[in-house]
Amino acid sequence: MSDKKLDTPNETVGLGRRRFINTAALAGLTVGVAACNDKPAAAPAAAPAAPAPAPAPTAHAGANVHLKPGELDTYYGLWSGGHTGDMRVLGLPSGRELLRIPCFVPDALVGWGITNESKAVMGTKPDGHLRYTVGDTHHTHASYKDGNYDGRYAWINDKINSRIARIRLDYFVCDKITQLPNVQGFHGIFPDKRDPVDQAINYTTRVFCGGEFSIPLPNAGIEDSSKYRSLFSCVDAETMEVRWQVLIDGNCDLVATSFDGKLAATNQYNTEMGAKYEDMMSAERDACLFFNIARIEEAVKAGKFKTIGSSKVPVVDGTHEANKDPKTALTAYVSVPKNPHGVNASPDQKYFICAGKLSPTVTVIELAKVLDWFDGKSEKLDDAIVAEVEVGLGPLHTAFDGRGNAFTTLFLDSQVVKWNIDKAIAFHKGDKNAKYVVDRLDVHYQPGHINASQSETIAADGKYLAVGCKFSKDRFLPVGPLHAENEQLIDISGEKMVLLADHPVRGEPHDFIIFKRDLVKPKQVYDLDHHPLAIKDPKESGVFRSGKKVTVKLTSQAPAFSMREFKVKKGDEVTLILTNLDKIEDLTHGFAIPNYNVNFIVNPQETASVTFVADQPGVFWCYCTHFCHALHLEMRTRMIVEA
Ligand code: CUK
Ligand code: CUA
Ligand code: CA
Repeated sequence: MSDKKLDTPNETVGLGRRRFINTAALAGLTVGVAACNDKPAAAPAAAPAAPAPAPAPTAHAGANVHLKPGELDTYYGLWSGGHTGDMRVLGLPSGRELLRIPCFVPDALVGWGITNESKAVMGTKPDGHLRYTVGDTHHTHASYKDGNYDGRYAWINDKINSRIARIRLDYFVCDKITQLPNVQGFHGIFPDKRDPVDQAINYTTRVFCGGEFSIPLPNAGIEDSSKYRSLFSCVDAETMEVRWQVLIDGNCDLVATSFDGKLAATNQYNTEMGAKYEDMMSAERDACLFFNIARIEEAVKAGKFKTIGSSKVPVVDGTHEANKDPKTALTAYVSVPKNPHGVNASPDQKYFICAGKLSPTVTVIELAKVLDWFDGKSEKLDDAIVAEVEVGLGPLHTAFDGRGNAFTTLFLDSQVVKWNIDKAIAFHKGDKNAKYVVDRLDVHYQPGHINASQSETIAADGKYLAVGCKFSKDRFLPVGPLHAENEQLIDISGEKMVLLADHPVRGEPHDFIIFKRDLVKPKQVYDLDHHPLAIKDPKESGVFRSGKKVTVKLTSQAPAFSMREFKVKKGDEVTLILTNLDKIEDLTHGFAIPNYNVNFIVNPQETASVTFVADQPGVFWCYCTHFCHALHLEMRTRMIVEA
């Protein structure tokens, strides 16, 4: 294959028993996707070995997704919102959407990007306007304790502006956003699965972040793309500060962490460091890049780092050149086939699975053997690869049932393949009778992310599997050129996968996690003490002037605001503080000011504030935007702006 031009023949290129996908085959995929119901054109050329299964039955006695009215779901799902820049919260198995948590993008319900509190989290320019109003969330993961979710936090990435947001799971709100320095295309994200083993290093949970696009470091407009590099970043879960970064060769994509806190890894599809896709897919193999976390932290402690540009974050050297000696290496580049996508940790804590994407294979990497290499106990890093087996075309992401089986999405085949990890290892070792493919299920269509209930935890329970299908084609009523994506729910409690439900969803969610409902204990009411400006008594209400700066203090209690009117002067800089003194859960009030671009809510016992210049004289009926009471429409106050 090495001497074969990738963009010439309209065929997949054979290499031993493996078949890789070339540029022309990818072009064929586009045709396949466009034609309703067609299988991708690339599929017949390199059909997977296992036979197609009988069509799955549509109903299953064991799992009913249609909950009766009033019945509660048994699982939470945290879904990336995609282009809407927020996090979605679902109940499962019903698939009902319960909440959208705004983080990267303004939201007119909550007043996200409008209140001073949310603007402080989002970040503003010196003129007080938001620095960013677009986002692109892909990956969401929650905090762990001892290998299972602990209900403290979730994190989500913004690929566009390389931001990581933290969600507090006690209130289901975003409370911090950090922008990674010198990173473009921040993609994969994964936290520690338990607090670090090395107690000498006083870290709490860390969140690891993969930088996908290589750029000049520092970014000073260099055209020669061979000089661009990517960084792998570590963020402290508590302070949300970037603790350190690793300079690498190639790029980062998805991220996985081991259950013992010793290793993190990212799959690399651009080890070629190409600037064009033809270059990015020119090599037969790329890598799954491992990070020796303890050594990196020792190097940082020992001062063996540099900084880049104006950033103060320590950057250690993880490039090939600097890491040839395993005994001191910070990184290890494990060779995996062509443009891999997705790296996932098996719940038995032993393996990382790297999916092939342009290779029809999955690679199983044994973590103990990677550690052996770092410890000098194993000479060949390749020995850590304990299986590299064919599963079908376009493998992207993998989930687990906790019973030794893995479920991998096959983007090109529009299937989920269930395969057994031990049998795949046996097959790789030479037992050609080991039937590692257990089942295949058609999904609709072109699946990307996949996740099972509790999948990447020690409590993987093998009940539900959700699949994010990138194309819905004919599954829903047509609504113009943009089709909903199709999130499908699958019962994986039996040997065979059973398709349970289709859910249309606005593009493009990418990743998600599913966990048992009793792992989080959300609070129902805020605490007045959470906000230093809380107005605890309606008698504290009023208009307080200091020159041109005016503070308006207001409380809400259904069906009235504490002041029925208030006066300011044209040109005043007004800060309005509103505390909701209602104490009952769900008794939320809204506050909108016509013509002033103000709309936000205050939940029970919550305080929020807005600042604006009263530049238009007149009468403005500030009204409650959240239905709270029979007199909700009457719940108003007058802002009088005197000329
Ligand atoms: S990437 Cu979207 S399907 Cu951003 Cu996780 Cu693989
Ligand atoms: Cu208060 Cu509606
Ligand atoms: Ca490549």
